[in-house]
Amino acid sequence: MNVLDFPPARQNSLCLDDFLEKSRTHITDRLNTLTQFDPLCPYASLFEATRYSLLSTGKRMRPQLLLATLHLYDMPLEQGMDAACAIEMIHTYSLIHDDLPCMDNDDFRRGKPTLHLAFSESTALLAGDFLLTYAFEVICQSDSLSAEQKVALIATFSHNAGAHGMIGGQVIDLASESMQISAATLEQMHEGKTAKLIIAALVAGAIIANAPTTDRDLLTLIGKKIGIAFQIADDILDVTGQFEQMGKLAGADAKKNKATAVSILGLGPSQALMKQLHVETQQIIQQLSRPAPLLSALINNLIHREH
Ligand code: GRG
Repeated sequence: MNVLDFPPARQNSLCLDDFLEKSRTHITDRLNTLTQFDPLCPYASLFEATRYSLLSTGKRMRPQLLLATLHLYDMPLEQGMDAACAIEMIHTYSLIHDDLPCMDNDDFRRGKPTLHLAFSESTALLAGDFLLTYAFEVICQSDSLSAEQKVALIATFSHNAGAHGMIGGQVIDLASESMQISAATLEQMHEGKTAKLIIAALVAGAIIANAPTTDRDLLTLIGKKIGIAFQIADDILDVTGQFEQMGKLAGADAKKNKATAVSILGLGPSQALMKQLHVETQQIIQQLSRPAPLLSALINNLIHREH
């Protein structure tokens, strides 16, 4: 049995832990294969640096959301593996660049020193550049996607990672340090820097499964709500979490006077908003054209995370 074979969505006998473990292993194995290199090549250090970040202990949440969306439509999960790896590459690039001294200047990520500390600032910049461009190359070279699907995936990923998505959100984030921003600006920042890539993962699954347009729209809404809830959970963990769980130092946001859900709304209201977004998400999931037990369980797990 293929490691990615799971019971079809209409059978309710799936096990979330099984999916999380098998898919994480399978995604990391594929990322490993996709970044194999010749140690004698003059730019071998680029691959070493890239693999230091990419093959470390990420949760692989965005690829898992893509695969869980395919599962909803009874699609072979293997068909989405290249797109799943591509979105993890885009995510990892954003983490590497976000940690740089000119951005958040963080020392730890995924339980290890950040890439610019372990290698060098210029190498970290180039590793991020490589991951972003290589993500699109991986989609273009995929054997499991049609030409139309490749174009749609490239359009979705580039738009959601771009100025009206993740990069725009990051600009608001940097501009909001030490500022008292409104709840509306906070939401716009969370939607851009976190939710847009989560939306891209769900919509990518819908593209590969040729899902109905109504489902694509619902998945976009689900992505927005869980993305914002996920970021609020991240902001809360920065106050309440531990290094051992998170793989990065707690208290970093407050130290940098970051505008976060906790600093703008307060801890209690942030927790209440997260719960409300979770309930709304579960209601929208019920409106999809098919039962979505795996996606639903995965989302519950993400929102109630400890790291
Ligand atoms: C384009 C430079 C540039 C930055 C993009 C948002 C962002 C902007 C960079 C990443 C930093 C950050 C705090 C993102 C918010 C989303 C978030 C909580 C990321 C962490 O994602 P996880 O928890 O991480 O999925 P792992 O390590 O498990 O993959």
